[in-house]
Parts: sequence; C-alpha cells; structure tokens
Amino acid sequence: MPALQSSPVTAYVAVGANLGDARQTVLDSLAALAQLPATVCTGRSRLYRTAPHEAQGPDFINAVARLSTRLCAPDLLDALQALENDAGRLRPYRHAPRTLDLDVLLYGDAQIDSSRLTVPHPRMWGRAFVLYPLADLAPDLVTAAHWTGVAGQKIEPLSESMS
Ligand code: A4P
Ligand code: MG
Repeated sequence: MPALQSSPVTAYVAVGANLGDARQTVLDSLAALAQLPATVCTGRSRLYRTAPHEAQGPDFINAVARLSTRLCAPDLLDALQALENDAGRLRPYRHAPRTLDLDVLLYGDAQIDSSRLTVPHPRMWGRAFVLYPLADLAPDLVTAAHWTGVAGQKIEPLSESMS
C-alpha cells in the first residue's frame, strides 16, 4: 500500500520505445499512466519519431505525459518500472534498444538524488526527444538556450492520425 502525499504533485514522465511496435507501446503506456493509483493524467504530448541519441538501434518513438499524482517519487518510479516490465523490458546493456522506457523528468520542484532516483532527470535538458514533447505540455519550461543545445538532433512529430 503506497504512502500518499497529502496533496497532488505535478510530475512529467518521458516515454520512449524502439523495439517491437514502438508507437503502439507508447500509446498503451500513456493509457496505463492514466490508470496509476492516486494519479490523474492531465496531458500528453504529441508522439515523435527520433533518431537514437547516444544509443544504437532503430528510431525511437518518444512522448511526455503530465501527471497529477499523490504517489511519492519512489512509488511513482516503482509503478513506472512495473509498466516497463509488463511491456517486456530487458536490460542487456546500457542504452540497449528497449520495448519501453519510462523516466521521471520532473516531480514538482523536488530535487532528488538517491541511489535509485535523480530528479530533475540529469540529461533531460540536452535532448530533443525530451524537450519537444515537454514543450507541447509546458512551453515555458524550455528556454532558448535549451533549444540551441539540441539543434541538429533529428526529430519529427508523427501525424495526428498516427498518434
Ligand atoms: N533512475 C535514476 N533517476 C531516474 C529517473 N529520473 N527516472 C535509475 C527513471 N529512472 C531513474 O534506468 C536505469 C536506472 O536509472 C533505474 O534503475 C533507475 O533506478 P533504465 O530505465 O534501466 O535505463 P535507461 O533509462 O536507459 O538509463 P539511463 O542511463 O537513464 O538512460 P537515459 O540517459 O535516459 O537514455 N534516444 C532517443 N532518440 N530516444 C530515447 O528515448 N533514450 C535513451 C536512454 C538514450 N537515447 C535515446 C533515448
Ligand atoms: Mg529509464
């Protein structure tokens, strides 16, 4: 039984996949995030096709979800990892192609640095595959300097009919 926060926290979760039917897995995971206990999904970005960044394998499908959740951050991570496992996630080596990756980008304005969880996600601001979908939901979070930092990274939104 998770210990719940007394009031909801706005969290942003990055969704990525580049194995199997990545688009369908991302859509299914966005639906599953909305079903987490003590959690409401208050927004989802467009879906994007992105080139692997510091990784190998097929192109990724990436998105971001905004949650309003009373789960504490470690319980949110547990829930995300359970969804990854349900999607058949294996970890043969770092940055291996994956059926589903769910990362906590932001958890309110919390700064967390534990053995299991670093929030804000330490690499998020240098990644187009995070910034574009995050800006769909929260454009004010992404600054001009952030955009300059990801110039040249290959990313394209999927058409509405695809997402
Ligand atoms: N962990 C620590 N902080 C967090 C957090 N904020 N959210 C720990 C989630 N997990 C966090 O994660 C490894 C460990 O990180 C977990 O056990 C957790 O306790 P993992 O899901 O097994 O592996 P990962 O996410 O691949 O690891 P890592 O090093 O965080 O990878 P990155 O840096 O997130 O990069 N290119 C494109 N185009 N699209 C992508 O989605 N993803 C990556 C992964 C690389 N290149 C990509 C993409
Ligand atoms: Mg991850």
